[in-house]
Amino acid sequence: MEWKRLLEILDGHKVFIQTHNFPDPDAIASAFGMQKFLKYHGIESAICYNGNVDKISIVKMLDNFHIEMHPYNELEIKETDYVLLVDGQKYNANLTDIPGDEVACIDHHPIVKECDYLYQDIRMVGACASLVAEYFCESKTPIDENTASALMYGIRMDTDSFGRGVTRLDIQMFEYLFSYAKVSLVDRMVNDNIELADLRAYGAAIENIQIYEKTGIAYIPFDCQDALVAMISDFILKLDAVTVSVVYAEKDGGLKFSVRSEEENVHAGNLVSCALAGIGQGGGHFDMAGGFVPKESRIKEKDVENKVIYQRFMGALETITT
Ligand SMILES: [Mn+2]
Repeated sequence: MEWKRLLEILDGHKVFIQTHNFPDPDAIASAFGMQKFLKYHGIESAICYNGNVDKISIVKMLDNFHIEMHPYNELEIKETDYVLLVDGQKYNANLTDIPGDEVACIDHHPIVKECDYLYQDIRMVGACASLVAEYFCESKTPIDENTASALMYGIRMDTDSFGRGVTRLDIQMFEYLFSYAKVSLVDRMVNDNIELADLRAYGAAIENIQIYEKTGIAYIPFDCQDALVAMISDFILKLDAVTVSVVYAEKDGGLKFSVRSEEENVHAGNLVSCALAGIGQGGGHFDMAGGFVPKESRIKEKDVENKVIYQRFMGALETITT
């Protein structure tokens, strides 16, 4: 990480910080942290995204930490403006190509396609917020309570409170943030993560879960936000009989997938990418991944489609583990 070089690159430009679409707490915390970091060093920026942020936990996060972010199409972004990507990468399916030049990227996802950013800091850690916290820590930039709390919340959410994908840096940055954050508020936010309306989706997943050996597959037959599908996939993985979970739901006429793995020889990103090859796309980390099948590739009959999805994942499991 070369924080001075990042500042040199962005200095004198109009800067937009972009998160992946339908940003989650880690993406928002990372964007907010970088905005505060840049501001302290004299660089103004605006945070932008695509997709909605209407989940109550996200609304509360923006409210509690006084975070301002905008749908990208409500901002005036010129082709020559600079874009700093956080918690996502150029050419990812879940990151819209907005006007502006993607000159920098800070992320913790595997690289799917190499890009010629002027600055890139892509490291495999539990949360992107840990990388961002390190910018403050390393440069001795003062951090305020809201920023520290937001980053701590991002780390806890993306690591499922230190139960998933944790690295030493996540722990070190949690320790660093501990002195500055409002820990009790973060605790409360983490524990209040499920909304009453979410229960309908949990119910649907519980009702139609199929378990084959140690893989649990569940379909939610109505539109669900990405974040909720991910939460339900985490939930299914908590079953003792399940070490790989695949949850998929309707989304804009297509199907949205969330995959989790705690199986040593099953890479969740490879699994979803292999299972959806030819009908959609997917990818991600070893332990968590996502995917999408567009409307055009769908099969009309629900029963047949569910069977096909099931078979594709079973086939993919065999392919990637042998
Ligand atoms: Mn993340």
